[in-house]
Amino acid sequence: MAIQLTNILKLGGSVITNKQEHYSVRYSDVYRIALEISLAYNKCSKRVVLVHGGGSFGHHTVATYGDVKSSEAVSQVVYFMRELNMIIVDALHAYGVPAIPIDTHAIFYRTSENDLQCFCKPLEEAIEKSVIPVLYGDIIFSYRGPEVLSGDEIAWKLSTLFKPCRLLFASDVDGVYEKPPTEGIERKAKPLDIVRLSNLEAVEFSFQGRADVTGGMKAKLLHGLRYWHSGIAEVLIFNGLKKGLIYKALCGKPTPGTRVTL
Ligand code: IP8
Repeated sequence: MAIQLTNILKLGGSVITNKQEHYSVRYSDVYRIALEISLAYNKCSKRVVLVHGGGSFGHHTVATYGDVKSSEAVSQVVYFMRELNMIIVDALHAYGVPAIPIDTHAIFYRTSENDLQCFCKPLEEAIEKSVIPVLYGDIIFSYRGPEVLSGDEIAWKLSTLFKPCRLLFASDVDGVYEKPPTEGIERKAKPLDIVRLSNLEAVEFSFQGRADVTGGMKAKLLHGLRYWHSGIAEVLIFNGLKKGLIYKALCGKPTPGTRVTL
């Protein structure tokens, strides 16, 4: 039997939460997205892994403590991220999607700068059974103590395990821009069709949204350089706030956004 394509969809924190307001969920977007995932699940894609970002749950809590070295910071960040995770899983259940929460801190451990370990066998089994695991950016333990692991790095890391795969980053912008999208005559600036990881110097990152504790758009692409492999079928950064695009991306239909290549 041919190996089936797995979709790894990262929902950016600013797509599911209001970043400016602490612990504030964008409920109507969360439920619209859950519906789109449900439609895609039923029509074209049963092999899906979801990962979501921290938004105003994770990043705000980390900012409150300044770092995540203390036991209190660790427990609070994990607490709020699990709460957000359950909101996402509940929305998926409301549309009949067989989603299960997976605690990132329980299956990942970083043994050195370049070695992020994952006990991912349960994920493989879940995907084989058409169950959708839902992971999240979180605190993990590492050789240098507790640290934040971004949903972006989780998505790239998982791509090395589930091959072939399509990596979909649903963001709150249309893609990666060469010029600022909202200033003066550049108002009409369009996102790049393609961004090459081998030529990231060509991209000006200072205006690509606010970088948060996990580094924003630049970090997203730099992880790609580290984790790139031949089993990647497609990498797309697109706007998850625009109705219908998550469904289209999951079903492999033409979706506006920036494609990432080596
Ligand atoms: O929003 C960060 O995940 P990201 C998660 O995907 C925390 O970068 C805990 C801040």
